[in-house]
Amino acid sequence: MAPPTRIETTTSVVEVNLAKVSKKSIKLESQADNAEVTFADWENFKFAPIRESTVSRAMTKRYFADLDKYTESDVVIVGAGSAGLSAAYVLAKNRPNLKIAIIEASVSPGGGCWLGGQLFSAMVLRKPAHLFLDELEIQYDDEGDYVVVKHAALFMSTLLSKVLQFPNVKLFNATAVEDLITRRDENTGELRIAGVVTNWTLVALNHDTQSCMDPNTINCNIVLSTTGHDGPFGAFSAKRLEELGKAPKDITQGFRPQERAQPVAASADGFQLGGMRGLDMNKAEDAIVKGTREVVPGLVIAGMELAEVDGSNRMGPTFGAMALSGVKAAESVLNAFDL
Ligand code: 48N
Repeated sequence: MAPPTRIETTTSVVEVNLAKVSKKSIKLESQADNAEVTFADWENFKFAPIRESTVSRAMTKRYFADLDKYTESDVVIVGAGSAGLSAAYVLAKNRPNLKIAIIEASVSPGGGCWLGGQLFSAMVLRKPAHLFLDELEIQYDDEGDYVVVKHAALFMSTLLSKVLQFPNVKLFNATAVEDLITRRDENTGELRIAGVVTNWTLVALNHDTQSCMDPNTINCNIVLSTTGHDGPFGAFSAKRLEELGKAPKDITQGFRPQERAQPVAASADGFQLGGMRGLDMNKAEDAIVKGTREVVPGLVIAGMELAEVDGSNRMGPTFGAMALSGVKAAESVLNAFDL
């Protein structure tokens, strides 16, 4: 008879006696030694013991160590939707030395990319965005000029899992960016973005119900804002720039020559949102990818938030521009860093 499988924890040893295995028992691959683990004896099953405070310490120790580490980040990405996470993937993979903090207001990251459109599952990406799927090793149906991923959640969960595995990335979800840290260059008067102001999202949603609940801050060299089109939280940085009214009168000021903006309506006293226009897939996707850029020094805007800045069309239920806007945003971040 095969000897029992031993599962050793710090405080106990669980012996699984294969002899008692019922024919329906599920075999799990054990990473440790490629043995098969079968929980044969559910009657006597027992977890290793733990004290509740140990769980609390395991969580809080790590969270606050991360908060300490990322309070000075190289890059802050606001919004963990398809554009933000695509940029995070490209940046983290190409610059393992960069500290990248992703701030996501929702408890569940992923933005609008869990379904293809009108609650349908399948997700369309127009070529050449399929090259990004190849990079992520995501299966798709090739339909000629476009490809179809069988479920948008397959794309988003794969992208999310790969981003979260990078050692130089930290996702702070359920955390909202409430403001931008700004610096005015004494000589040029140029506005520079130098970080973000954050708060727990549930706090950000309840400022009117309590006395002052001040925020936290993260300093960084560059902010990439991908907060989606206008909505309760959307287009955050674009709207903040407009409220600041302090963005360069000509939005093209402060651009690096290679990243001159498209003409944007700049009101007499500063920056004016372009406002997203009607749906036109062909115009929208090219404009979003080509327009992804450093909008003001220290702030790159990508994804659907950019449609609010430039007044470009929306594209509806196709996601190639989100992925490749993220890829281009990563390049814009590296250009801004001169890295
Ligand atoms: O998915 P979204 O909304 O944004 P994108 O630009 O990554 O992708 C947009 C895409 O899903 C579409 O809208 C498609 C292509 N449809 C187009 C069309 O024509 O309708 O992700 C933005 C993320 C969300 O998860 C928000 O919760 C988050 O940003 N967010 C914030 N996180 C932190 N602080 C904030 N202030 C904030 N605002 C939004």
